[in-house]
Amino acid sequence: MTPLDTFLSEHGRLTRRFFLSAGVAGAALLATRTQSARAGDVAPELTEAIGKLESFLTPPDKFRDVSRGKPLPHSLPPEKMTEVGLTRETWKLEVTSDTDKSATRLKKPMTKADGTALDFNGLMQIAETHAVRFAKVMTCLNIGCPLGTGIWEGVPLREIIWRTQPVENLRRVFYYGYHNDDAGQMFRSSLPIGRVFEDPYDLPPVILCYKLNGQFLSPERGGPVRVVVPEAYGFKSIKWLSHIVLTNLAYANDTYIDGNNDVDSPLKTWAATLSFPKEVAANQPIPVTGYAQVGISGLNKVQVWICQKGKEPENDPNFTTPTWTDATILDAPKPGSWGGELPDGKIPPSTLGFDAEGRPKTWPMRLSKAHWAVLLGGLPAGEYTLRSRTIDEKGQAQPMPRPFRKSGHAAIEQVSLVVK
Ligand SMILES: Nc1nc2c(c(=O)[nH]1)N[C@H]1C(S)=C(S)[C@@H](COP(=O)(O)O)O[C@H]1N2
Ligand SMILES: [Mo]
Repeated sequence: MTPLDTFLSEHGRLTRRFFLSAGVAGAALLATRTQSARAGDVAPELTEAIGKLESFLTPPDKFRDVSRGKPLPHSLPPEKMTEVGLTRETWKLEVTSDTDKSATRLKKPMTKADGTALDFNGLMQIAETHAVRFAKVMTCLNIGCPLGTGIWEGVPLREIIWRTQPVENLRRVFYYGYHNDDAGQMFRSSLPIGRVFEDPYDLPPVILCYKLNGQFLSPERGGPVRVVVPEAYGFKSIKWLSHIVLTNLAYANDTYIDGNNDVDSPLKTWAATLSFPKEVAANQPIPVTGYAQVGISGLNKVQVWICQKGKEPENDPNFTTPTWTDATILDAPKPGSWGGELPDGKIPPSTLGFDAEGRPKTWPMRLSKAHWAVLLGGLPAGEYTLRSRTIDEKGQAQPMPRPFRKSGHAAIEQVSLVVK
């Protein structure tokens, strides 16, 4: 067995134990150092909480929607959608360059005017040989909590850019989508061309996305075609894509700059709770579940710390001195139980990071999420604050290494709990 196999099979066993939760051995695994209740009594509570967890993949229509526009482009009547290119039959993409003297030189721009704009059939032809798929959590930099997790399928953006035959003076890609033909409503984003041409650190490519969880992209999710930038927060993944502009300008022109946001910040690693008892009897074990966003630095551990209200250590804003308790990161869903309304319940073939049977090659998977659970020992009556945090693969504890809010949520979550 390779070290990876050992790792995966151990995690498989761990998860099984959660669900079996009968034997003392299993329960001991769930117990924390402060565990006081008898093992047989407590494991089922955690089993129940784990059983109620959200599915790993989000059904496409259950994503939280933060789209801008008045009216929202996906709420337009069907005739209007057809007219403005928001259907697969009428969608067109223009790829041009900006116009000043030192502008990017393109031998073959794609424009509606001369009939060279890319249509959906053209995109599908490229997809026949170039389609890629990967799992990614879609998170709004401003909101923090993920909007949904999906398997996004598309064609690498570079495939389209190379077809325009750029020659020189190309430093960035600007792109935007349908915005009711009102400049004031335009939601735009940008990337350095290097990120589009080459995928650093084994990241998946930046794609023109047309499928989510194996189904054509709905208007709500940005269909017919949106950009998806694997490692980025949601604002880089422009919906209802209509225009790509290649430019020699060196600055980011993202709409999100206007909100004082750090528009070059890739996904961070951080944790939050999904379930815990707000009120619990004294000396009763406390089942806690949650999730972690797995950013570019990966996820090594999730930890929790329960502290009597107001008894936090002084001069320790990131709570680095208390002893935190390790939670168990749950194993990857078994084949067929990923949720998200996948066709036949199956991970689409050749999804990056998955093997031929649809099992993830590594776990937790970067750029997506993981669920975790822990059973905390009983406590005396009082008011408590429960906190959770991640430790990434480099050993960095949340909110480090990038603690500032405007580069994406990373603050340590605190929730209140009363023991009676
Ligand atoms: N055209 C367009 N694309 C857009 C937006 C928008 O308002 N208009 N919102 C962006 C933001 S801020 C986020 S967080 C994601 C949300 O993607 P979702 O609606 O699929 O969850 O879409 C991005 N793409
Ligand atoms: Mo966003």
